[in-house]
Amino acid sequence: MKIFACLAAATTLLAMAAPASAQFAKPEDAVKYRQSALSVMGTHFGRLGAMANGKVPFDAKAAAENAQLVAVMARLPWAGFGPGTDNDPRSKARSEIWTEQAKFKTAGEKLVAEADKLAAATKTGNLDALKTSFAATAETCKSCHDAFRNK
Ligand code: ASC
Repeated sequence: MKIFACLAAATTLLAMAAPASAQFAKPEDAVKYRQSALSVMGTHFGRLGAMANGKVPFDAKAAAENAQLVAVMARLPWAGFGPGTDNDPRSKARSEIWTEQAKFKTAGEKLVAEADKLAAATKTGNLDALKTSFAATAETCKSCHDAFRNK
């Protein structure tokens, strides 16, 4: 299956998969899920960063594949921040996630929007487009971490 068809199918499945809080047997499962999703996303985002920063040679096909994966993964973590998942000792999540839910939701949506732009940018095969969109996406990571993640 082509990666774009795969993304479309994944998006449809995600839209069907609600409500989030009913999806995990235990709070720790939700924590593990969101951390795993963020970790996989970080791995693929990091590969794009290496290209954007000139640490590895630009490979347009690899960039597009990594960006598609970032766009899919960006949609996943949020379901793992449901009620009762706010006091896991292994989590760096700040209580503001649950006390400022609208702000947190907006931050997640910003990431998804930028990740979609990043995926579109990499389709052009243009390194400058990757650099610009990578920076914009990284800024959404950073601002959300600054507001909602403990050091
Ligand atoms: C990454 C990664 C993050 C973000 C963040 C951007 O590659 O793993 O968490 O970028 O560092 O500021």
